[in-house]
Amino acid sequence: MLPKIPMTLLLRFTASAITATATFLFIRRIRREISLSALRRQIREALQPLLPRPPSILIMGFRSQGKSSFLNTACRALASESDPILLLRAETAPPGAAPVSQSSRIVRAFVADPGGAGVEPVAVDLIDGPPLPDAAGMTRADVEAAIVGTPAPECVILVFRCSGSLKERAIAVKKLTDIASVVRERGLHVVVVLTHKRVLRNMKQTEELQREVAFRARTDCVYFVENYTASPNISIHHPTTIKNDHDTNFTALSIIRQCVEFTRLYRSHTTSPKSLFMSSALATSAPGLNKSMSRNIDAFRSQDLLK
Ligand SMILES: Nc1nc2c(ncn2[C@@H]2O[C@H](COP(=O)(O)OP(=O)(O)OP(=O)(O)O)[C@@H](O)[C@H]2O)c(=O)[nH]1
Ligand SMILES: [Mg+2]
Repeated sequence: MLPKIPMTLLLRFTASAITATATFLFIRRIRREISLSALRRQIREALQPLLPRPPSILIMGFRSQGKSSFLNTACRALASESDPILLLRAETAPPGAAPVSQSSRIVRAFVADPGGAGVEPVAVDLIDGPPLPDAAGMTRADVEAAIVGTPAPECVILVFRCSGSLKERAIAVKKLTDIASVVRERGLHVVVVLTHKRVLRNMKQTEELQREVAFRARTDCVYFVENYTASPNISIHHPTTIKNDHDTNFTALSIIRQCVEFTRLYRSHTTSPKSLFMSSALATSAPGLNKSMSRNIDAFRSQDLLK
């Protein structure tokens, strides 16, 4: 027979268990906030040498992959927004619906700062690119057009959905090589973002997809993210209640930090006199080869960045 436990002892035990759990959750929340603040600080520091012009980051990809949603996620993470009301910077369309827009849209995303006198606000420009044509019929010229049709980007985020039919995904994954090589020919770096992360059921599936995408796009910068889910009735006039988790915010900030680093690299290459000389020499000797690079330099010149 079990000994009889006094009621007071039982109550004390329950109270201590609740206190321990609450303390653990509180410490975890603080640690998570500290890690996000640290990432934002690193982004602010990385942006300082790029002032006064924010990096232009193009978000590109096929239709309905989560481009606009990722833009909203990134803005939210950068601005440290935790309100349940979602501020939509870019409108999203439910899967299967017509795209919201066929033209690109630039959104300036400010990085939250701890405040204090003399702290200059810093930002990144996120370009929500129009969707690429269907993967099966897409050509390199389509990718060129998608890049040229936007303000000169300095880094490219390629958004790709984990969900959807396996056949469509296989065709799209094969096209990553073409997309990434066109982007690189312009001297730009590419970061791949795989949305709808929750559809992947286990670690093995995740690793296999990551390996294949990294191989096809020839980059190690492959991130998985779960953006918010919009209901089919989402409207910019009636914001939805939403809550991004810590992982989503952390991944979004890590991606932006990576893009800022790539922009620094890009600017240091495109603005150094030696690289300018080399690229103009290349453009003269092999115009087809380096046409895109010289177009980027022209874009910089027109913005008075090359003195
Ligand atoms: N579950 C889930 N849904 C997502 C995610 N990202 C986007 N969505 C949903 O997928 C749909 C399409 O997302 P969009 O952000 O509009 O995709 P897009 O690539 O901008 O689409 P187009 O501009 O039309 O090419 C919307 O209903 C989003 O709510 C994600 O990571 N997880
Ligand atoms: Mg969109």
